[in-house]
Amino acid sequence: MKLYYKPGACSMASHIVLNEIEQPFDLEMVDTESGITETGVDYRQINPNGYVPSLLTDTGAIITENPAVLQHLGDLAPEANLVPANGTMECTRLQEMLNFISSELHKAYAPFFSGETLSPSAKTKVERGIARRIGFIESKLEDGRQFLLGAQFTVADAYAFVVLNWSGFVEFDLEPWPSVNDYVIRVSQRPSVTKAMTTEGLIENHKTS
Ligand SMILES: N[C@@H](CCC(=O)N[C@@H](CS)C(=O)NCC(=O)O)C(=O)O
Repeated sequence: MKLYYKPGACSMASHIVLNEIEQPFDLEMVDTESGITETGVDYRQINPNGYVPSLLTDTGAIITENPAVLQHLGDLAPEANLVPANGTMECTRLQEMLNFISSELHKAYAPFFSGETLSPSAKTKVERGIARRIGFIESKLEDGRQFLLGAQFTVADAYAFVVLNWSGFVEFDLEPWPSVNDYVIRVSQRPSVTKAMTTEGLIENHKTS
């Protein structure tokens, strides 16, 4: 398997899950601006949309879109319990959460990464949008559950963590949402997460072997 990724981008969710399932994989970094990968491949031949992640499977299939890549990786290792069994209500809840993260939470942060400088009023508007989405996550976590769907870490937690962790980079304070704040700290301490963050150059001094 090979994950096409960009350091710190949403593709890190798949990187975390690859670490969780403990199956061999390669990483290939993509410069999404030039559209060229680190080995000189035209990335549009891999994903015509030009964004990460893309997963090249061992059978030669290419999977794109975060929810699909994450579900696929979870399905590869049922024993890791990162996705509930297909056809169950728990699986539907996972899909509900993955789609919320992808289309609502992730996209709420997107204006910060557009390359444009936001005017003060535009920044306030973007921050209000993020706050609304984080408020929803807070409402899920405030019953004391450890992870988004309950006691079990799932692929949705890998994705939510990566997006919520961008808050530090865009100086958006999570402290008004204590359950979310604690959740981000909790997930950041998983070995699969520290390993992915170290490999992608976001944190230092972690043994990756
Ligand atoms: N709908 C896509 C969105 C992926 C996405 O937004 N990727 C960002 C990184 S977080 C990216 O590659 N941006 C560079 C670009 O769009 O050129 C998915 O869920 O996989």
